[in-house]
Amino acid sequence: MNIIRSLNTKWKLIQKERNININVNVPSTVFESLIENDVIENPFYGINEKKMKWVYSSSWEYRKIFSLTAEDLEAHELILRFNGLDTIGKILLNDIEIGKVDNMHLAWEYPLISEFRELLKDGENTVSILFESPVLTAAMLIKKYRRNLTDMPFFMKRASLDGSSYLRKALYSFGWDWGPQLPDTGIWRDVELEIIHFGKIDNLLVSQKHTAGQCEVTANISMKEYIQSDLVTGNYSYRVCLKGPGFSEEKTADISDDSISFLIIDPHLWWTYDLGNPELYSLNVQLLCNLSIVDEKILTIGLRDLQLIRDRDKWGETFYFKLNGVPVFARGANWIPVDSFIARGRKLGLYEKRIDDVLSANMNMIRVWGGGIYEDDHFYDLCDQNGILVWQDFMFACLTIPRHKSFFESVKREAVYNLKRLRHHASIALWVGNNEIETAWVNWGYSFRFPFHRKSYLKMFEAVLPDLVKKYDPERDYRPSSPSSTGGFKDPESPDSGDSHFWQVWHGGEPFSSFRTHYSRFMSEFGFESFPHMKSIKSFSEKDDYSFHSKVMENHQKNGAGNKKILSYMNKRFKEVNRFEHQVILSQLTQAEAMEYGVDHWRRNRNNYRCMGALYWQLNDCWPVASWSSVDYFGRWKALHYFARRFFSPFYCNVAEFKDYFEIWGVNDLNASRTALLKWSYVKESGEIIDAGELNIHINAVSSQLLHRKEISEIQSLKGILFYSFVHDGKTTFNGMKLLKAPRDYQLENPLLSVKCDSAEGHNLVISVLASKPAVYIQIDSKYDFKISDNFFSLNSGESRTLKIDLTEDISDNEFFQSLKLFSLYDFCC
Ligand code: BMA
Repeated sequence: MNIIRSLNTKWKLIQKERNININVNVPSTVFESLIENDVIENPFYGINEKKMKWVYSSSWEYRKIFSLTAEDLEAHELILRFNGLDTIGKILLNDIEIGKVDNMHLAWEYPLISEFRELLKDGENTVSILFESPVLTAAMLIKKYRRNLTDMPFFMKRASLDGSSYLRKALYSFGWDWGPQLPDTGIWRDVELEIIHFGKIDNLLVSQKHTAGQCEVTANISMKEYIQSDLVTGNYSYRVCLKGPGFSEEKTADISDDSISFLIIDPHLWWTYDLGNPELYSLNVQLLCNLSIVDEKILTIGLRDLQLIRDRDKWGETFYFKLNGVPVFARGANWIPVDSFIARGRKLGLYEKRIDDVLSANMNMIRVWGGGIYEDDHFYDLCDQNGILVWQDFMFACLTIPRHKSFFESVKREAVYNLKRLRHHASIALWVGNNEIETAWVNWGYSFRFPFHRKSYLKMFEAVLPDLVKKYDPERDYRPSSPSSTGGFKDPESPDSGDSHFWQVWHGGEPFSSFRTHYSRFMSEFGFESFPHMKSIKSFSEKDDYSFHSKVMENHQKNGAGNKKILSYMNKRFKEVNRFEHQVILSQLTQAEAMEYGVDHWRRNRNNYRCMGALYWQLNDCWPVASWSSVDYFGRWKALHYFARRFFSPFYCNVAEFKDYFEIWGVNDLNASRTALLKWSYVKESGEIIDAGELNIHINAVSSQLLHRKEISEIQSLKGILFYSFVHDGKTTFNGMKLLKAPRDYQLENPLLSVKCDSAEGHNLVISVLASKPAVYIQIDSKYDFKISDNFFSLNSGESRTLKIDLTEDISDNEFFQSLKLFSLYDFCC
């Protein structure tokens, strides 16, 4: 049987001129190892980022000794495989060059027996990688092709190092409008040696055909034989087994039968977690030679019929995903790499943590944005297991791409590699060519700046990539760009067809109300910035830096004039405050209100598929920074993430205010109709009731509905606080609050908040918070880190809320309870 031997341990990381020689295990990268070995200070601290130029301007060597036995050398093939090298370098075997690498987005393989047998030794062998500086390589390529393709767009001008577009390396690492300029180098995924006897399963494509109550699963298999032609060819066959809930079947076939099918009656389908269970099946394919197993591949698959529906309608063309016949409103956010140093992030468990955050916020889709990486297998496994859909960009964002042939060839190899690696994942919904390059041609002046690159754009995104998707992942849809309407540079920002990015709020400086003027078929980006949690700010700054415009705070803000913008929006919504700590919280509340305003509007408009998705920019951060994220680099939730948990509830209630009236809406994203008792209470700051009511409501499956409308003339005041809830079987299933005016217009009274501990067990606490007067945006905080079931919520007079807390630090319940601090808007702004 073929064996895979890990070559991950006992490497040396060497930089001769600086006398650096460190023992490392891989996957790891230069920055990670230099930090760990105290060669450099933490690049995330203060303005240390600016001192790191030498690291990414240097060459680095990774070197390892590995042993081969006489028996290994008799194998039919030995494949040396690097699953991820970042990025430009040479591979040496026993100090002789065996290849060059220049693309971090694919695996590099070297067949040692057939191509480099004379270099191999019985006993110790050395493998080394000589990495070149990514920025010096980029500079060289700018010179060679006489064009700096990074000289746009406007919001990236200050953020990104030059020339990144020439390299197949994660673009964000050169700096982005939320990311530091820390282009890393290293062995960022596993290294292995595959020892092959006879043959290997070369290609495995699984297809599914769904008809009423059944699913036909077909495994299309091909093998590669490694025996030299003068030897006797083996007698090969396949054994394929499909197992899943209530199903297990094994089939054998001759290798001439390259497709093997299974018919599953009443299959257990894969659903997003909100619509059902994400059921999974396991497909095990064995290659047998003379009846013994020589190779095996196991894929975890989900049986689901998932389509992107683009039907003509009265507005233009729909854009939504239909999962097993159910139209899905996509609720979610955009995903960026989990760390500036990806291998480190993986070890810190950031994939599990961020996916947990996605689930906790009731999201059912995440978009893997094109300026990062094709994520780890583990990421897609987690999405498969947890029933989360993935919108997958190819790795291109904002920048014009080069035209030369070798670039195109490299991208083709990268695309084929990733399509084959990822296509079996149930979670992947769509492939998209790039982020915002089509719109850059139409709206950012690229047509004038890069007239000679227009054709190559069309070739890459409207010919090469869709053809490869058709060939290697034929059941999945492809769109050329995000946003895009019909492609071909035709109105990429159209609100009537395709997906849209809406940036008039934030980049355009328009008020939140602009969200309501924009109807989109699928809103794949819109966002608003805020500061991270104060504890996260403390990780990179000192007291003296605590001001929006200090050197350090400005370095931890990569969007030109971003901090000024936060302040200006914030001061329009909230009364001005002077304490930096309070400003940080208000920045988060401004962001949360902004995103809620947009999401509520698009969710209300889901009927007739008018709008079928709201993915805000952005879920996470790769370092501690003021950005559009809802979860900061250390995993601390901003106010937005708690708001998102509410505004992405599948069965949801929200309020729209107008000049003369307000409306209460219900949204039901679930596949069955729902009933509830809607209760509302419209009160003054003192708690005095202006209006209140109850209504039995029924909302059809997958729809939104106007539940109640109140004319202001009937209630005299638009300056009230509206509390509303859904109650089902005596239990409150949803709670919401809406200020019909900007918070700064209110004279809130002291809500006299109190808290008590209901129970404490191990690291879990249950507490209740009680308000005597209306309490707006209650924040529960502590000097310790913790997880809490809700935060930044509001309470009506005399109302209490029970909350569950998980302690994430090792302290006693009592100590934690004593450390709790409660604030509400009254404490900052009144
Ligand atoms: C979008 C994204 C990113 C960017 C963000 C904020 O357009 O695609 O490129 O970081 O806006 O400006």
